[in-house]
Amino acid sequence: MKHATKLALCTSALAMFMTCSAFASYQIDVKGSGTFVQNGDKNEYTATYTGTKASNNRYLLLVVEGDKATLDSNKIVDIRQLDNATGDVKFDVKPKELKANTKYSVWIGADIGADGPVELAEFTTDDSAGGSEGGSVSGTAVSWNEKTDAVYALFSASTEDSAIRDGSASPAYTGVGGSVVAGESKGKLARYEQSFTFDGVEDGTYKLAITKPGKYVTRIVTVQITSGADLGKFDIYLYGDINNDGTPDGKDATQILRYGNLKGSMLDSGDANEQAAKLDAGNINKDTVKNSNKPLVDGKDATQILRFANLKGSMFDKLP
Ligand SMILES: [Ca+2]
Ligand SMILES: [Ca+2]
Repeated sequence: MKHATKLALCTSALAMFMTCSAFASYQIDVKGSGTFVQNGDKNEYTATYTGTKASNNRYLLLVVEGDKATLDSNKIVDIRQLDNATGDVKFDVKPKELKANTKYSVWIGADIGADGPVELAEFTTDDSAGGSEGGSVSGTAVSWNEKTDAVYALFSASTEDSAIRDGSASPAYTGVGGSVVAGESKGKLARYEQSFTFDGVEDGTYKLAITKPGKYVTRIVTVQITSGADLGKFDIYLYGDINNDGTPDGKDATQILRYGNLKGSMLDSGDANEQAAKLDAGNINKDTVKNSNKPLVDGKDATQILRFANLKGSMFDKLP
């Protein structure tokens, strides 16, 4: 059974995340041939399957976040294998910590006919799930104005950057911005720093997204979250401001043209996170390299920057 082979690899990793904390009980909609029952007020369940039998008596139970069983390991919250089943198939289910207000589906997999795997049940958690188990993390965003208008969010690590930018992805956690203080100035211009915190975050890998009005590029950084961690300082780039001096102008356009001509350019400097931020900053018209999601930064963007610097109408006018 192909699914079982792949999914079995996740079992040992998931076992480390098991928790035994108390949870409210949820309305469970049993859809398949069997029962799925929560054991008291706990994050423990018993699954019983009474449908078509597998010829080899081997079954796999899967509890996944969302509607459909997928092999995305980030969506699996419990996985169990049962060999040599006789009579009814019975699993003790203890998922890792469930997120609040989230739909989960329960699937039974086996060679049980053309339909398998079959959905056994679904349930949706309420406000009482998750939360108290996680810790707090903090960080600092650096920008060119002292407004407290930045929005901080953590997304699952598998979320596409494009889905974060266009608003179609839902964050796993939303952060809170603190007060803004004067930062280290750069050239003639002052910079400002705003601290931010996230509470109740389960340890793991996430994408941090910092969005700020005023023609700033959404900064997206992959971060490792452990309780109490300081994620560090993140420069929020203005659109067009490749050299991050606070002003999109001819110097930035020059860096784009050098990049396009494969000469040394600031777009190639810094670590991978900084390079990604600068590419996003340079891509004024938001197009992409053919057959990829990579931002296409070229002469068209340089032209827009020069028009903006010369107070002519440009694509900057449409940026938030
Ligand atoms: Ca600049
Ligand atoms: Ca472009």
